[in-house]
Amino acid sequence: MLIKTTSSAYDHGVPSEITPTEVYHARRDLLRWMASGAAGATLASWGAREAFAQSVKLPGKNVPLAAVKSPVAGAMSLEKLTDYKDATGYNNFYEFGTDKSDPARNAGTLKTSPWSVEIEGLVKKPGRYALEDLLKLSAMEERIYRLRCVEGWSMVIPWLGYSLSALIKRVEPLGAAKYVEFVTLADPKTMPGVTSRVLDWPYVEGLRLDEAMHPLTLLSFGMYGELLPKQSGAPLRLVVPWKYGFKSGKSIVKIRFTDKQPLTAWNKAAPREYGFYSNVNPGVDHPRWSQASERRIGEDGLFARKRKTLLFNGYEAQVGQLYAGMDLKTYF
Ligand SMILES: Nc1nc2c(c(=O)[nH]1)N[C@H]1C(S)=C(S)[C@@H](COP(=O)(O)O)O[C@H]1N2
Ligand SMILES: [Mo]
Repeated sequence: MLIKTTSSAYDHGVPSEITPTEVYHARRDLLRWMASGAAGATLASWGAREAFAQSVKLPGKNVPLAAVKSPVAGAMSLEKLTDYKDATGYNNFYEFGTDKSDPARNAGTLKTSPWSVEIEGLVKKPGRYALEDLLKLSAMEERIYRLRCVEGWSMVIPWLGYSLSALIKRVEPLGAAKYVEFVTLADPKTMPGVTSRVLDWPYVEGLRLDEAMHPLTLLSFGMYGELLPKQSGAPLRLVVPWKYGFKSGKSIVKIRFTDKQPLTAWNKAAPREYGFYSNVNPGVDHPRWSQASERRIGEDGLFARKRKTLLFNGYEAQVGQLYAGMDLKTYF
């Protein structure tokens, strides 16, 4: 079964009264119908895989991706989606500049093909994995996740990808592996920001192995039905929805399995401000500001109210157990 999408529906540049969110909702209805249709979820999943394999062409401009509605997406799907133009025009991607508008303006130089990810360290199957193979490693799912930045803003985005655990299982970590390190691209020729000293490049992030294996941890290749735009971390990034945004590394080139807690970019830059865990927690303030509330991007009009920030960004039921018995003020 193939999903037909008209490319115009995803042409964000079209002057039209239809907003990307509305277009997106129409498509989501299609996905819902597909997942619950006569063919059943299994067939739908296979259909999506097939359609996906046929629709992806690299390099080139974004093409519609097919996906099935994720069984682990959760209740976030009831929240209003952030408009595409906000989600792709207000970004943190310091390799392209520190201003929120810099990535959209500068990331055009990023070369996303060919692309591969080096898997190394404590695994049975290390090696270089081509993007094309990673795209097909597991069925693509659509997950609506809220992402909250440590700076105090949040967005709700329909991501496309699959659980990172699918890749981890494939490369078979050794018993000694306790952490996973994510190294992202640092290419001074295409990334103007890496000549500045704001961070120690490359941008590195890390998770405990059980966090990385959690089904909510998404290896993402797309959003809003398309391949990731460059400013959003093309061609692949992590989305860890219960942690502050900076834990979700963009444009990953290396995944290393280790027995030691990785030194991460923001932790190195300001260890008292950015801990290794960085779980969203309204009860643990950043030393220079409160984390109790947040501003939803797109709701910043005159009468917009701040939203209360939720423990683990609202995913406590799913991930709380990972931190049982830990003092979250010590392990911030
Ligand atoms: N390589 C890389 N990844 C990165 C960053 C970065 O500067 N470089 N910024 C992080 C931060 S602080 C946030 S909040 C999210 C922002 O993701 P978005 O622009 O898709 O909303 O990306 C994270 N991943
Ligand atoms: Mo952030």
